[in-house]
Amino acid sequence: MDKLDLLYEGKGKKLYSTNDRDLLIAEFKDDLTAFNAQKRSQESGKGILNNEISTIIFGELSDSNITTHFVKKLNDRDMLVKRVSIIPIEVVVRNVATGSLTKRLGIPEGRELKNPIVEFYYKNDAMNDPIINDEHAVIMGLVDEVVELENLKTQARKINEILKPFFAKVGLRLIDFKLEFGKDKNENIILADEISPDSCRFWDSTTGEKLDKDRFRQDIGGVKVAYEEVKNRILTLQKVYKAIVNIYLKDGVLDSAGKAVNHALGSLGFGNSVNDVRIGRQIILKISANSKSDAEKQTQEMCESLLANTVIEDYNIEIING
Ligand code: AIR
Ligand code: ASP
Repeated sequence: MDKLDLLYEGKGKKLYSTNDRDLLIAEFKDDLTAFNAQKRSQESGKGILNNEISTIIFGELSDSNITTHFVKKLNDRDMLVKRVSIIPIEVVVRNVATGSLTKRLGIPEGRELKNPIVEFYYKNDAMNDPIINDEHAVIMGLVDEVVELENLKTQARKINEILKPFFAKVGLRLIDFKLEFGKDKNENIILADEISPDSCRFWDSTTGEKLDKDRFRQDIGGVKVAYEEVKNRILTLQKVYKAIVNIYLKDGVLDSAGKAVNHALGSLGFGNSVNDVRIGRQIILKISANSKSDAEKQTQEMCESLLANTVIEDYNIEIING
């Protein structure tokens, strides 16, 4: 997949076109910005960490049937994603009061919210991403129909219910986070952007230590160490999966072994019921991966590059918990 023209440069990523019209490459940058880019810095290697963390989270969400723009991680900094048109709404989910919620409404810092809250912000740096309600979103034409806002809220809540226990397993409290959605070529609303310590707040479950971009916003320091800590913790959730790969000759390619067996079965009197025989091979692999979908992607790449001769062979992959 070639990285062609730079289409868009955001605060954390650059987006490039590729030879496939429907796919883009997102390159994760080392830039750190806060307060809508009024505060800027760089943290060498941050982009690499966010690419890796986002890859793991998108895989986890995909296992739980959330459709995302993620296709695969290409290298340290680059992620292949589906082309979407971004809905200019930042969808924020909050489990614990902090940040702008505390500032705006005086809800005490660190108070666990009885129910998660979903908020919409208008994605517009020049206007400081103002908070908006459903009616504003409709009047401003940010969505085509009101039901789309319900769709955003439902998906955001579902993602929260998947990610909260996921991070809890590695001693991280998911305090709040920001999501962005886009419409794919079939007009489906799917999760886009990234999920990383740039877009989420994580507090250590026992010490309360902040392990996210607040370390930069509040000049606490140790930004990269904190992001690395998040990555290392979620990497411990890797599991072993069993990948069962079945490879067989494509329809229309002469399968002489299959033909011989078909013939032999015919002479044994099975000719009325057996119409065709194909003989393939099975390869069983054990793979360490962060999610079922990650294991499937890795196996697919192995098939494409080595295990199958895709000119004449088809294959299918089944992933089970190893
Ligand atoms: N967020 C909002 N705009 C950009 C980002 N990254 C995220 C913050 C935080 C949540 O949304 O990282 O996790 C709520 O932010 P705030 O500032 O509204 O409290
Ligand atoms: N409100 C966000 C922040 O404070 C916006 C940004 O990331 O620039 O970080």
